[in-house]
Amino acid sequence: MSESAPRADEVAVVSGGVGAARFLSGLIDAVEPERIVAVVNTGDDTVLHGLHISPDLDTVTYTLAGAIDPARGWGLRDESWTAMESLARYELVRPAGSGAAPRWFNLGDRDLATHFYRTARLAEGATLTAVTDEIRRAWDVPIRIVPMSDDRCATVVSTADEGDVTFQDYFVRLRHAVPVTDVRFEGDATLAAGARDALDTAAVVVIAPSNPIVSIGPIRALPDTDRLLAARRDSVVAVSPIVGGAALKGPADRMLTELGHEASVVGVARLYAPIAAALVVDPVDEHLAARVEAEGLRCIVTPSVMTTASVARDLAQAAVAAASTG
Ligand code: FO1
Repeated sequence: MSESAPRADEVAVVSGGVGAARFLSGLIDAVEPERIVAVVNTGDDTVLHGLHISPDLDTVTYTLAGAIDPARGWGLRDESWTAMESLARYELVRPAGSGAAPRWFNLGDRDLATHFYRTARLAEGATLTAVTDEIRRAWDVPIRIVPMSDDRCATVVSTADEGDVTFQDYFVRLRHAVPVTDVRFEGDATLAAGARDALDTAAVVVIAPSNPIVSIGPIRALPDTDRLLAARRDSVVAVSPIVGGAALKGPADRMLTELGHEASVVGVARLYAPIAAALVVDPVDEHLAARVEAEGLRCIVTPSVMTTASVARDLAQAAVAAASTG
């Protein structure tokens, strides 16, 4: 049982970026939004142009606000890039070794407002938790969104060709096209109070279909996360981000293989066995259900490729039901 009395009907969703955001959109159609709290990865956070950027927090917020760019899955729709284009002038005079005016990480003009606001509020001493709540209220997002931590924590990706790089260097600048030899999480961050509370007392915890290594991994790497989830494992369910041995978006399948895991629902089950009692898999992986159950998790088979809002809603409904009967 959890350390505190469970919140009767709260659903906490351990979230990364795009896959989690799509899942949360479905969950909002399945349960009352006020019951939902998203605990979001901040290991992708980076400072560029002096601005604190929280990609997964923004992807979740923008998606649930209906403002996300649907093709990219990040940033805002109907965006312009004037500020970024204007930086080109300064690249011509930038001294060698200067990191000023980077243009490999595309920040849209409207998106910049979010980074201006977050950076200024943090500089005033506000916590990332407080600022994230202000931003989601500014976008009229009906669920609570909490960062996994209010402390700086950085995902470091060790690559064969480029050594240790930040997550955004790996994912964007290198287009995740280099083999990964290790992933670690730097800093002595702890769970933010709101995140700890959600993981401990929500009636149900869902691990969203996000990258198990670099989206869910940073949250699990925080002290207490795995202990809190293991203590209430029967009401924790995970949704596989791997379908038919492949990631639906991003490098999750390659990273799993490169780091010695099986890029399949069985590999995902093995990773989540200590903290989740059930794994939701797509029918294309039904033939692996027995192997998932051999890892100690119930296997729930339901369409997991969220091509439409109704699939996302049904997937969310199935996940919550699986965790509720735990
Ligand atoms: N992803 C890219 O592939 N290219 C980009 O230029 C890029 C810019 C960017 C700006 C703001 C933001 O919130 C996200 C952005 N992303 C970009 C996506 C980001 O790297 C990923 O969303 C996460 O870090 C992984 O989920």
